[in-house]
Amino acid sequence: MTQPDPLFSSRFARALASRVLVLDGAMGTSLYSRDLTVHGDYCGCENCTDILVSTRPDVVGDIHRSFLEVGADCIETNSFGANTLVLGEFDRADKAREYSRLAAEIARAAADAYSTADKPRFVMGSMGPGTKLITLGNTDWATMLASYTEQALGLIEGGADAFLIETCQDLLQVKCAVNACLHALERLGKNVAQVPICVSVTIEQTGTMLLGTSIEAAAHALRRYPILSLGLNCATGPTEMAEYIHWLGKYWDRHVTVAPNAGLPVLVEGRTEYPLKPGPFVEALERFVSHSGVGLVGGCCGTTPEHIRQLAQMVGTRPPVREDRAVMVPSCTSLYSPVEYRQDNSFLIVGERCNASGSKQFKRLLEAEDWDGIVAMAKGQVREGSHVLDVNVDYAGRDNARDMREVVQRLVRQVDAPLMIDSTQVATIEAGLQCAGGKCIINSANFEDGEEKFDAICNLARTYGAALVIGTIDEDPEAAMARTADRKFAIAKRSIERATRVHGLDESDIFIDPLVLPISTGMDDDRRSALALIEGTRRIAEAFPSVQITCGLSNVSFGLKPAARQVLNSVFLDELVKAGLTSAIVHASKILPLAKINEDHKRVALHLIYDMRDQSVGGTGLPPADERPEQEVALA
Ligand code: THG
Repeated sequence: MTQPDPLFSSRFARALASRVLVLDGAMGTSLYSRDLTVHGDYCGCENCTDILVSTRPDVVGDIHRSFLEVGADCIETNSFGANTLVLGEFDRADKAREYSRLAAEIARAAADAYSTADKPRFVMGSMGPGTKLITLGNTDWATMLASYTEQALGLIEGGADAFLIETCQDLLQVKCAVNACLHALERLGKNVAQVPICVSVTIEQTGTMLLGTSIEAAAHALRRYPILSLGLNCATGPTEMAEYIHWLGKYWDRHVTVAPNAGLPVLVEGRTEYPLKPGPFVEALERFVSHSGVGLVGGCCGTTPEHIRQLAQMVGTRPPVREDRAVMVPSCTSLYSPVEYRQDNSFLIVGERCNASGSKQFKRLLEAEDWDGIVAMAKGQVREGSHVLDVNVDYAGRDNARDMREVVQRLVRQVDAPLMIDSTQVATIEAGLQCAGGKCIINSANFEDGEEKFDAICNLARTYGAALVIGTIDEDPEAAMARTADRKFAIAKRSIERATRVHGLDESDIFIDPLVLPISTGMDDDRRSALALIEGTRRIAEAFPSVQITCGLSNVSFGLKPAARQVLNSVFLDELVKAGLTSAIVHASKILPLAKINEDHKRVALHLIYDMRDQSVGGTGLPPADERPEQEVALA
């Protein structure tokens, strides 16, 4: 017996599991068609429809009833902009919670009046995107979190059955709103099992969300959140949504929502009109329900009670049907697109150069605050073949969290590569995550400072939906960094168990870093560390096949001359990949294909890696004298 997932246990979730539920149609365009006065009804706040729950609850209730009357199972509260950010533009920031509560109460009363044992009606608390987006720098995470939390508190207090975070434009906005719902639930002693969260993003006519995010990237970035249903609403009619709905139906492992506009808007005598008639609107949606598994279906701008009447007739009491099913391959994402963690016949290449202690050039650019120069460096790494970019701004004497924000904010929009947010400080990591809409990889957690800090970083992974690198270091001050395969394995096991069982992270989102130490120091103790790493990697890969394994490869050859480093790094990487390494932090253009490495150089590198000091390397086994590192000469 599998445990019932609490996500699917509410009355609303159980109804959704048994049959397709019909959502209502347009609230906004319905309100605009009523005769409402700017000075009276809108209190002078033109277009602030959220005020109407206070001034004209009768009108709002009427619109709800017009959709319930024709068979809608769910109605959306009139609270699209009832958050402090939007209401703040009308000097009413302090009304967010009250308006949201009133909106939910009005919808609750209407829904309850129409509910029967056979056909319960549900209230979905509408949470729109607002007018300020974090990714565009219009606001920040903390402000938006507070704004949505007020709204979510009011919606719960007013009796909403579920949240509908809708018309989403920006992944950071979605992540922030989901967290706000979770905070509000916690503050009121409830959880997502009681009031589930549904998310609906807007795919523009361009085929992406407003900021360029593909539906695949959105699904991967949101995958780890307790979202009951993911779908699309607004911007286009149903036909234009078909490709994306089909993709969600195939890959998204929970419910799928759709609420299109009544076609693409047209301007008629200076007014926006939505031309798609109920017949063709419902015909298009029928395919989504009976082929693409859509379980929650309704209308957005321009859809009338007649659209919803015909929709409810078509849906009847049928269950959703999915024709194609496939699993999402574990991936991280940029703001724009996903990148799979596992690369065929290769490894996930994480560019190492945006690192204040790993690149003199980067350090100089950071000191000069030459942000454009940093973006150019990042782009260069992508051109050279990096799949992901490591970003590390740790630097004594500077405000690291601020630097992280400055850098990440720009990279996110200008570079199409997922980011690995690298810092030893929790606050610096969090500053980066608050600017990156895509699914990032946190670098890194470990047990060096005990479980408390490890837990804090796991919490960041949960809050921001990120993957996590975990280094095999523990509290033992004698041997903090695991130098033997046994200790690397033991710490990896302990950390995987804690991250998955205590924090609910998915095994596939964990990148174990068994830690590369330089073997080029000339110190006896260091020589066997490469071997320990290969053996440790092999054992971790065997025991945890769905975990990712990564390392900071260039560490192995610190101090050697550049030409020797390229050879040693490349040969070592090949051995590690054969042992099960799936990813590495590298300077992509400095990794040589094995076929391009001179056999003798390869032999020398292998001697060093496998610590075969007793065996002769042979007279011609070394790189040309001018590139020959001292340590290597000493060894030979
Ligand atoms: N594990 C994890 N993360 C890491 C590391 C790791 N992050 C940082 C580091 N180690 C990996 N990144 C680098 C980056 C650069 C170099 C080494 C590791 C490097 N740089 C040249 C040098 O110092 O000689 C400088 C090059 C230049 O100035 O251009 O070698 O182990 N999880």
